[in-house]
Amino acid sequence: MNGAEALLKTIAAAGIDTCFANGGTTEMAMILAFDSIAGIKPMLGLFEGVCSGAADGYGRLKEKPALCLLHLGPGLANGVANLHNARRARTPLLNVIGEHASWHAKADAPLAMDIECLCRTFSGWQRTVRSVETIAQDAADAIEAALRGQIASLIVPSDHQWGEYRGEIPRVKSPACDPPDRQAVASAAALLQSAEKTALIMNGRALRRRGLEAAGRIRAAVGCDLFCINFPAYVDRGAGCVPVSRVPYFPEPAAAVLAPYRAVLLAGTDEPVNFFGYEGQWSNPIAGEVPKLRIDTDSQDAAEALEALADELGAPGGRSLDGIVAGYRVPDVPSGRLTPEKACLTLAALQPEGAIIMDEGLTSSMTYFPLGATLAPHSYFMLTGGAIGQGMPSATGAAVACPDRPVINLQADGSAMYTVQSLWTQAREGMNVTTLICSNRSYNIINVELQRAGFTNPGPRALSFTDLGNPPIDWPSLSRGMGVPGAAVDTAEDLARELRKALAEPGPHLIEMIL
Ligand SMILES: Cc1ncc(C[n+]2csc(CCOP(=O)(O)OP(=O)(O)O)c2C)c(N)n1
Ligand SMILES: [Mg+2]
Repeated sequence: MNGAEALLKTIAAAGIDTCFANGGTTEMAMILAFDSIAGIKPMLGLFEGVCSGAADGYGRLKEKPALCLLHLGPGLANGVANLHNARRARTPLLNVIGEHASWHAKADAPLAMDIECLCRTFSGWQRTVRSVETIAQDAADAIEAALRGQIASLIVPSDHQWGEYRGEIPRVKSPACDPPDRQAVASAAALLQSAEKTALIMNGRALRRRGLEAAGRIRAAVGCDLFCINFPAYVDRGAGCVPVSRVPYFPEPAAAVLAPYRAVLLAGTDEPVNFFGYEGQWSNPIAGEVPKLRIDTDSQDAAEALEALADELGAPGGRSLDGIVAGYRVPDVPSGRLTPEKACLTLAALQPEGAIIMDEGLTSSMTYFPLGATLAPHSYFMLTGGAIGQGMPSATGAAVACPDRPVINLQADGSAMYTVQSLWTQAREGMNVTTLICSNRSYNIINVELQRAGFTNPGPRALSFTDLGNPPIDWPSLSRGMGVPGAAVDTAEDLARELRKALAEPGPHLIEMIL
């Protein structure tokens, strides 16, 4: 067995079943090893941002890592934006990067780059394999690190992949979370009982069913209001779930929504941060003097911490949650010319139970999230790190993680063009992904930001930085060119018809919503 086979055997033995890859010569031994090592399905992405974004989507839905296999520094660099998003989401992700043969490093060959330096920007754990003898244990250590909810990057020189491996295949230990901190839980209970009006702001496992239920118990006991941060990694939503409001995107509405609270409790997240530092403004939407307390750390399980807090408060579950969990209410399909609001309403009206909604709709999907609270139960996830081009790849990864569930990607047009190659992977694998392109033919958010900054009349050159209308992107043709049936609609009725059709037929579809 060579080093590459030992590496893959270790990964397969740890239960990792999917590899999103774009390899080259330095990964040749690993690519060949896929033929002899069963258990890991390789999926080709035609750009590294597709691979890293897909591994993020897979990890968020499955709460276990996929393997992302990339080629040297340049391949990794192409994947970094979505690795950054995955880091922000605290996605478990195993990132393996092929490297030149160790003896070739000093020659400074054309593709050579400082891979370790790149990895430092997004990895929670990283290592370069130094010998074929350690390759399997290095992989096992990487997987254990990834299982802690972070990116583990393993850089593997090609000579160690080809070398003969004589050792055992190590077993990977599943790391346990630290238990909740009794002291933090008691302080949180005291804060909730003493302050008049409190907000509980959440991310991470706090926003999965178990965490939300504990948050609902806490709300039932002390009446605090429940929020998620503006860019939650994943939220369980719909009727029967405990609903949360989202902290708004822009600093002024975020500050206004949070102003009434005399104390803020945090679970699975630190204090919310404004997306940008605007001149003359502040970095955080919550005033400095308001007491803030985080009940967990990154090495604890936020849901467990919330359960401990609910127990500390003597908060019962069961019927006490009746008035707190969301009821079932679905809007009607609207009619007439499509607007962003009507597009969101149409999706809300038609999305099936169990749907996975990937939201990178940016300015077009702003009205979607509140609608989700009362729909049939579903999964919601979105762009976490602000590096656009995440939606299509991570919808692809989600479809691999949950092949029996429909994935709907509410997708802004400008962001879509960063990683549009995802459609080809969706077609190749026959994935049940429906992409709804929010075709406003602009980088609209930048126009909004210009207006907010007081530039109400930008000149034609400034506007040329944000206009996507000349030429307009022909989405149905682009989609069909990669093997995904495509249609364009400009009324709510036509959108409803095409969406019903897309959801009823197996395989991927794309609908351009001309807004
Ligand atoms: C990787 C990356 N490049 C550039 C940007 C800057 N940026 C933020 S939003 C945006 C355009 C978004 O346009 P679109 O996806 O069409 O959404 P819309 O604003 O029209 O709703 C750009 C270029 C970014 N956030 N991330
Ligand atoms: Mg746009």
